[in-house]
Amino acid sequence: MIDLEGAMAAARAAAATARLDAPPNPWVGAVVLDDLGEVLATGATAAPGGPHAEVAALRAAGARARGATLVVTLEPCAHTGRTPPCVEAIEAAGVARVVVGVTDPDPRVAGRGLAHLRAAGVEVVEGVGAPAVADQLAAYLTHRRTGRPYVVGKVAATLDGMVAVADGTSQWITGEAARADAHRLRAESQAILVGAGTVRADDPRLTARLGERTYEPLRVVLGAAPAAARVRPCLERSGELGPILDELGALDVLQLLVEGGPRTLSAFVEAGLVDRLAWYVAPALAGPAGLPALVGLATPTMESLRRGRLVAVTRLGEDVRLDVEV
Ligand code: AOF
Ligand code: ZN
Repeated sequence: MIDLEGAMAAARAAAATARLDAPPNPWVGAVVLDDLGEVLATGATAAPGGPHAEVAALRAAGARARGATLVVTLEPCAHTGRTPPCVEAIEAAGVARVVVGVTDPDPRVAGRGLAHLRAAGVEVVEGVGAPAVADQLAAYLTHRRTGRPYVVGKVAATLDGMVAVADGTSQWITGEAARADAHRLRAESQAILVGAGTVRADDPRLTARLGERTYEPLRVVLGAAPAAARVRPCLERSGELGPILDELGALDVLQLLVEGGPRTLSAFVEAGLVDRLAWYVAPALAGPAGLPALVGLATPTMESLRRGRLVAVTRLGEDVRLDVEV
């Protein structure tokens, strides 16, 4: 038997399995609970065009869904998109109670899902486990609220904040586990942006190699990429960053990974356009002749210190990943 918070954690675990294949749709998880709080079935969002999490869970529960509680990370949809409205499937299944993590800011839903359920006599409980769900769905929620991608800045630095040593080389500051994790971060992103300097220096492939599968997020180069770079095909953009984010948002990029180098990442940080830093730290020292992770941030006084919010600490082999909202 689990309580509603525990059931929402199970729904989040189901949602995590949909993280790579659901975009540009949200990665949602759902569980069906019986009267005693036993999990009867779980479901997660299929790739676009496939069933939403609620429908997957209800199908798995079958007739046992009648009178049951459906726990779902995101407000069920009330519109006909690529699939019929989930609220109708919930009603038809005879679900007695729906427990929701966060409401859906998508203008086609935006409260209509919950209103429809209440009007149909289904009990609705909102906001269960909301902070953790909002964190899991941050990229989706940001995209639907602002039209822009959620921007993650990635850094792999030494303990003294350097991303390359004096001779300019940076392979490999962090170990295998951290690098594998960074590939996962790439796969979760629909676009990866690097500065033209990074293309010149490292010519990164910017693909995500995860086990058998290779993900190829849209590649974006800030500035003029050298003609010979392997990084093509890519979007080359320069100028104001805001309009670049608008353009990427319109291309259904929910999450943009800014991979460097230091000037590019600093430009995003200074413009206040980074939502989260994924900061890998290796227990190594490069010395002051190295290349600092960030350049050009003017913080002459304690008042100007850029203080973020630590949201996660993950040990990856000998390295650590710090997730910081800035
Ligand atoms: C999903 N999976 O589990 C939930 C979604 O065009 P469609 O039919 O694919 O619908 C996409 C919208 O449906 C999406 O933006 C969101 O507002 C809503 N909910 N979508 O793909 C799900 N619950
Ligand atoms: Zn739906």
